[in-house]
Amino acid sequence: MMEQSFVMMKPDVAQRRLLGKILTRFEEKGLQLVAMKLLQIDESLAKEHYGEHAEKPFFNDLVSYITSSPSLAMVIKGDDAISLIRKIVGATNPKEADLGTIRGDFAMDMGRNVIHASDAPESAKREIALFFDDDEICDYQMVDDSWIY
Ligand code: RTP
Ligand code: MG
Repeated sequence: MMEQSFVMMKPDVAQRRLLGKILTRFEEKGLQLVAMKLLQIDESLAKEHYGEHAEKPFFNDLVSYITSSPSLAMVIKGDDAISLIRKIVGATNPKEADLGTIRGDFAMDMGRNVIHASDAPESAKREIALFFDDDEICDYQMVDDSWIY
């Protein structure tokens, strides 16, 4: 099923100049970028985005990390994109993430795990609406996807 997922490169990625390299992984797989925005996330947006973790002991550190420097917010589209992107991203703890995944290859620490991706269709819908207006999403057709699908 065609899906859109919300994906966000966290502040360490721009700081390490890895934005292009990580974006390439999604494009090479056959996924399609339909929206993108580099933004400095403020405290209220960070708290809303990660609201499900408000009671967790790591919440304050997570909000500080996400607001520490600009992040790259994206909407990425493709067949079964939500679960597929979670697979490409890898486990939350980069030390446990398989090599070949983004976190497995580019991160060492849970608190600097480089990327966020929606974990279910409901969270994708909520997160896309939190970061993008409808008219900022370019839901264009690829000229020819027959070699991918
Ligand atoms: P994300 O939401 O960022 O894509 O990460 P995720 O689904 O893989 O993991 P989640 O459970 O949603 O946690 C959100 C972020 O909180 C930090 N975290 N720290 N025990 C800890 O210290 C801990 N657990 C989670 C991570 O930065 C994680 O990405
Ligand atoms: Mg999560």
